[in-house]
Amino acid sequence: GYDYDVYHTYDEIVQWANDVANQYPLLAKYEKFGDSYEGREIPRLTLGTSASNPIVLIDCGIHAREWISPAFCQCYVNRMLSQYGVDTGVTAAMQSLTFVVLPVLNADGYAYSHTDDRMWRKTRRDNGGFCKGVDPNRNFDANWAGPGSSASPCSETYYGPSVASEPLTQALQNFVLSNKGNIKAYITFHSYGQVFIYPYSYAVQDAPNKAELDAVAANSAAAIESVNRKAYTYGPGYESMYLAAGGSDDFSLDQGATLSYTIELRDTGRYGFLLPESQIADSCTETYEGMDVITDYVRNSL
Ligand code: 0X9
Ligand code: ZN
Repeated sequence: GYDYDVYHTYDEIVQWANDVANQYPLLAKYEKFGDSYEGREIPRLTLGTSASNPIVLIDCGIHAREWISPAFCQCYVNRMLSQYGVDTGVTAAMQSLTFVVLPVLNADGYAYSHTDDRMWRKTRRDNGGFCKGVDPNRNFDANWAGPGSSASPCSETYYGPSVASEPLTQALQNFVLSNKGNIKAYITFHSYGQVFIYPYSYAVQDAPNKAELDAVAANSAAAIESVNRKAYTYGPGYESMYLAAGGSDDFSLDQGATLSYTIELRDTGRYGFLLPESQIADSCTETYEGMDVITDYVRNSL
């Protein structure tokens, strides 16, 4: 079978996504989410027993070099499909929620990080000069071009030539807008740092439901820590991380996603973006527990 304990290429992930949808036709559907700047298909998997259930939106790989993120999306999908009818919690979640999973959102950047530059972060847009790429997590319509983002195409945090200039940004924004009111949680996986970040990052400003965001993050972080004693911190972005406008988490919250989190996965800096493959399995197992806290909370609030 598929090896979930190694880092896969973009092509392998697309093949895998098609394969799991074919293997579990009653529980999973494969669709193209959009096309990347360089013309790659951005894959999307929709999991659950009824497409009309409320949505938990999960994306991975918005930043190219954060390889543990797409690896997590893959093991999580496998877990939700293979444990359906086996694990009572997974079964109940799959019967009451729709999981929309974008396993490798920044397709071009991810491919480039395999072929040319392991430390690539951005998209691959041609900015007209020597420096390519836009930081997709500075490109969203959330105080776009605000603090913590750069006007320079050579910067790792370049916000882009216009708001939502990147096809992946447009695709995600359109999905969020067209499912307004139905997205109960948005979770975007990054690395590294072991941090739960919730809005806002675009200003020193608190979310209307800060208490709820903080409580669910605290419980989720505690659940993760209980598995392998990996400590996760949590807090509003402006405090737990840094001011950084134009992010997908702030956009999704402002467009009505009740819960919105950026989860920075392992580690805290020893290996950083180069997290060894030997840590994928444990990272997945512990993060399942954190996800279950979030999805249980969503189900209990329906
Ligand atoms: O800077 C980022 O985009 C994220 N950290 S990373 O090291 N993975 O690049 C944090 C994003 C937090 N949310 C927002 N800034 N909106
Ligand atoms: Zn990131």
